[in-house]
Amino acid sequence: MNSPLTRLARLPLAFTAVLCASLLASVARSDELPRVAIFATGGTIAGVQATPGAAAYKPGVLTLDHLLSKLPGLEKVARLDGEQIANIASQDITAELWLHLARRAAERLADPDVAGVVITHGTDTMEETAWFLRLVLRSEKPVVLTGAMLPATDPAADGPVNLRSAVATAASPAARGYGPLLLLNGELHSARDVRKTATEAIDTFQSPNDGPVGSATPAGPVFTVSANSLRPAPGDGFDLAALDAAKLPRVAIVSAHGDVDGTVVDALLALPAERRPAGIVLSGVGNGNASAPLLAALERASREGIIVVRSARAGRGLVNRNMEVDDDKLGWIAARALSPQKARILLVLGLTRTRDLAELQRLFDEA
Ligand code: DAS
Repeated sequence: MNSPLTRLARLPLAFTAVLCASLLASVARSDELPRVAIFATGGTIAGVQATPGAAAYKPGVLTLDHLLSKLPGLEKVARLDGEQIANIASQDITAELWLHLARRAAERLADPDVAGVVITHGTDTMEETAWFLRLVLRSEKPVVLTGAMLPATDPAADGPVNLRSAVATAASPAARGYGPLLLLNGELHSARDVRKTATEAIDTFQSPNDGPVGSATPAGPVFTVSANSLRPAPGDGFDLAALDAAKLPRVAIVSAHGDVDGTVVDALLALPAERRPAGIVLSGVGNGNASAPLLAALERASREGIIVVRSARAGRGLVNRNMEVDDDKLGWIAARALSPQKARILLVLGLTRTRDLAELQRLFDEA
């Protein structure tokens, strides 16, 4: 029986030359493809239902390898390096995981061979992770967070197209300079303004103040906003190497609502010193307001050294200083464009740098 090599040797020389040239060309082409690092953390994109289409599902089950195995042709878009950082529902995200993810992403972004990073993530806290990464990563390269509103086993699963589009965006030089981007439903959002606005709708992610910065499909991104028009990270960002999850200041969010009093704040003040927050973010009604009893409780917290930031539950618009609340008199900070959940993250990191009220307000003004 002739060996394959013997059979190859007998082919006409011209045919062999063409075969080798096309093999070399395909190897060269794959070497020319951009390299994209993908970090998987879990979420609905990796979720499974007991039966396809069932309402109930479990997020954070399937592995990144499994998700990628369902995306034939992706190897023609980029050379992929996958890493399973975690497999959780993102409501369980922690500061430890944020720092680990940020450090791994920073390492891969520093590799000249890496064009960009994709992070698959649950949608519940994706906006917070994007904002945290905005504050601690310094690369111009694309970092694209994506996920899904329907589990991988659902007949209408949106994860596959989101992941294809995220890889194409991370591989695209056009996506440089935007900071971390959040991609779902064909839209690209910058980290500062984007928020999950609906419990189950596919178009849940919106940027109520700024709007999306572009759109994305498996063919790549199209930007409608230039990267240099985006606000830089406040305070020029924070030094990732200096951050220790165990030493990050505690910051709580307290909600205002009708008939609210100061019970929650007073409960925080009654905690033993090591568990008391260093800061409290008010998720206020209107433009960052609260009832007189809650304001009085927050004033007690200030007098005990807790930094108070006023944000708002409204979801759109700014919280500016000295509107209905006299921030100057109370020594409080206005969150400006940041939602309560993002204001909390900025205050946590800001308190690793300063307790000066003017410096802290400047961070929120720059955000
Ligand atoms: N619980 C959600 C989460 O993991 C599921 C999802 O939408 O990704 O954030």
